[in-house]
Amino acid sequence: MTTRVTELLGIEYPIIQGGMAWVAEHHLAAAVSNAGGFGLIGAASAPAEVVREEIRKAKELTDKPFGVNIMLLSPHADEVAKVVAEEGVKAVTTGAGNPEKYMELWKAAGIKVIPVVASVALARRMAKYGADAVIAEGMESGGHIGSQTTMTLVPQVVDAVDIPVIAAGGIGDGRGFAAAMMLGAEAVQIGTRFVVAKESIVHQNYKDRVIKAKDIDSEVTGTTTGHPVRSLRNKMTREYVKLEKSGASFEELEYLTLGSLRSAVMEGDVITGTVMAGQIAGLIKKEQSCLEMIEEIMTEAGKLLNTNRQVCDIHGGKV
Ligand code: FMN
Repeated sequence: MTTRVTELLGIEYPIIQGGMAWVAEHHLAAAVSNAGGFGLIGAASAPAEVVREEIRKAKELTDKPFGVNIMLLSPHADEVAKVVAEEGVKAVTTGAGNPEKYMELWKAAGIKVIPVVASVALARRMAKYGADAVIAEGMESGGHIGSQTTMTLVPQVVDAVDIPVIAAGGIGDGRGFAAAMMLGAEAVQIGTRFVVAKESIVHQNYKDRVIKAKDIDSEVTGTTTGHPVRSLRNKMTREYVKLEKSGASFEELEYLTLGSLRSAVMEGDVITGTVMAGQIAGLIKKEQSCLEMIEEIMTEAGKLLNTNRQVCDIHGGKV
């Protein structure tokens, strides 16, 4: 399938794997890129040299294009921005801020810049500053979220900017992919489903929790601090919400989640750790390779989009 995003990134399928903190390391990113999608290394708060090492390891596993997700609030953001330019990845996706100050550096290095946005206003601003595309991420997503749903945000962003829009949040299969295309997106970004990929280094307890999750199993913490995060309900989220209701300070709340994503991902602590995952977790039933996931999504979406075209033809383009 060809869209402006497949052309921009030099990939076969318009499927991007979200740059997930702790989860999206070189094995996962390379596996997604080898399967024809676009893999991302999640730099999160990692020091620049760790990110450099991750990029080099991914290059050993794939000769296909891949990128890095940079959390702009990271204390290492400036150095990481330089490292990606030096190592020369295909694209950078950015979250938690405005990447404007790095644009010149990245553009000079031939790197495509794709910010994650949760509003039309931010999408417009990013387009004005020279972004090559934007990822419109709805609040169904796992991890840090905005307040708009994917269904409402994507078409409004599509209408507001001329650059390609990538839909993220709540997409887990070919139906979600096809729906995103109908909303005007030219690619999708998937996080939660790739957490359970065979190539994902995430602890088995975490994968099992995602696979067993029901539709209503995710919870949003941090609404009172202005940094809402979606993860699967457990002892930690229950305590967090209780503390928020009692008016606890930002510091108290921070203390509860310090290192908690790392302990869930690396040590399998799914009780007091943060099991970040989106509302689509209820749809995810098994571990598969990245290739199996991408082929399944594309085959299902292909049939749906083709049927839609046939229906359109029957009705002379008027459905
Ligand atoms: N997005 C970022 O931009 N930076 C991150 O560090 C980040 N960490 C995440 C960690 C986890 C475990 C998950 C599930 C998501 C994370 N995200 C992050 C969001 C994903 O990149 C992606 O946009 C999102 O998962 C898409 O929605 P979905 O979970 O419904 O597929």
